[in-house]
Amino acid sequence: MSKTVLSYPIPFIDRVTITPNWAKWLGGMGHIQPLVEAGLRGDWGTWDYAEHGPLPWMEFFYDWRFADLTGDGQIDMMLTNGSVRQIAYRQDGSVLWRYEDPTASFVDVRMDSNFPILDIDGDGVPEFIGPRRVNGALHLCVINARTGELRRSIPFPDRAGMPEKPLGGHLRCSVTAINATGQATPRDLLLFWDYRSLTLLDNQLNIRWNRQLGDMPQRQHRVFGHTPHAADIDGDGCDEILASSCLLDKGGRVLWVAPDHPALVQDGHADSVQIVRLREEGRPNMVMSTGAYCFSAEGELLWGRDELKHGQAQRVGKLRADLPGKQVVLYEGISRVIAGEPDRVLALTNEGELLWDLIVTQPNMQEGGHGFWLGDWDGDGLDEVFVNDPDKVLILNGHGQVVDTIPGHLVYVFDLVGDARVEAVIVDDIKPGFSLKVVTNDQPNPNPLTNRPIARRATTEAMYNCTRY
Ligand SMILES: [Ca+2]
Ligand SMILES: [Ca+2]
Ligand SMILES: [Ca+2]
Ligand SMILES: [Ca+2]
Repeated sequence: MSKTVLSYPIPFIDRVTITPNWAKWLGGMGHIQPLVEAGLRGDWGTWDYAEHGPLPWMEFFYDWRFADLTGDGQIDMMLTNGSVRQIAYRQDGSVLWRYEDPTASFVDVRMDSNFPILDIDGDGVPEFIGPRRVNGALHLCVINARTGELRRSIPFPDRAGMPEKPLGGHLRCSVTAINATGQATPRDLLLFWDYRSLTLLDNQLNIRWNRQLGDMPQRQHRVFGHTPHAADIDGDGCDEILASSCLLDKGGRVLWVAPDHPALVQDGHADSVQIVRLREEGRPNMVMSTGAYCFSAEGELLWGRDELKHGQAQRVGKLRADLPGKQVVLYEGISRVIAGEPDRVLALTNEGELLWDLIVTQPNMQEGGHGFWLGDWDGDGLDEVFVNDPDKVLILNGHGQVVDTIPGHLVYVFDLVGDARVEAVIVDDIKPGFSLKVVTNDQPNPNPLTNRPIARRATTEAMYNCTRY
């Protein structure tokens, strides 16, 4: 059983610029005929909720960041809508500051792009690293996350070369805070355009390097996917960067590119990747959602499942006390590539053995893999699996059994309030008047290791680098 502990009313986005390619793509899904016709003529259109009604994938228009904005040891929340709108809420739901730019557009940068909030310069005040228009041009900005004040900005890196009439997805960007310089805390910023380019910046927004997709060693599969993951793979104190199937060092040199394993060739790319320790000893592994492939730190394929069609997301956690190390959980979003085929959640041991395999139904509201997380819901020290069903969130134990459900639609899972059990971040819908809610387990927690309320919290990497992609 669950109860809502925090609730934030979210202003509904009701008008969005639609590129011709996106309008055509909507046509393929059987939606919004006037926009589709505009797209076929090559015209830009405007989706207007009052006129056109709901649009598929409206979750594209929002993202949310959790961070201690005020410095009181409680985790606050920011609604980030690209360059269009940024609203910072105190934990109690009152507005701390609000920024809106009526001249900004969906096609500046997609409104669900990921931008971190953390203290990037060590002065004790968190920064929001995000997009705004400055003198009419899109800039990457360092913004005081406590006040909304602009501290520093540069023209948005690598924006100029974006396709003139992009498909919606190609406007999505992410900024990840990483440690490329061996600092005590991350001070560097990795900016990524889906499927296109990587740029590393320091905390003063000086560009250190930029790498283009075309520079990568050629493979049959496309070498880029969604948000990259950075962690120290060789133990020198500086992060390496795993961007889809490419591993780069802190200087932007390509260390490795995954060979053309069958699932990579079939699916064409790797959407979700992670540098992560599956065993207690030794170096971390590289895990990717495509083919559930697991590589050693040196790039040797250790295991995988060539038959998978579209690994949308992978997560790693401790699901089972009776198994060594950590387990890998995969969202196989096969319905995205083969209409009518059922999506699945697969749990694997750290040797790649299948533990269980569960059919799930992708909600209409959101691409299924995106609301898919692990976390300790019941306080027993083991992770549960959270995954969206069409009208609720399923919580599965380490044996793949449903142990609880939550109403609404899952966005993120973090430990935000109360004791050390995680909370689920959900939206109750996406329509005028909808809310983002933090939902907690209302059952007693008998485990003394996790049941003490945490008085003071800090923004964690899970919060500032979270991504649905
Ligand atoms: Ca700061
Ligand atoms: Ca390293
Ligand atoms: Ca648990
Ligand atoms: Ca908690």
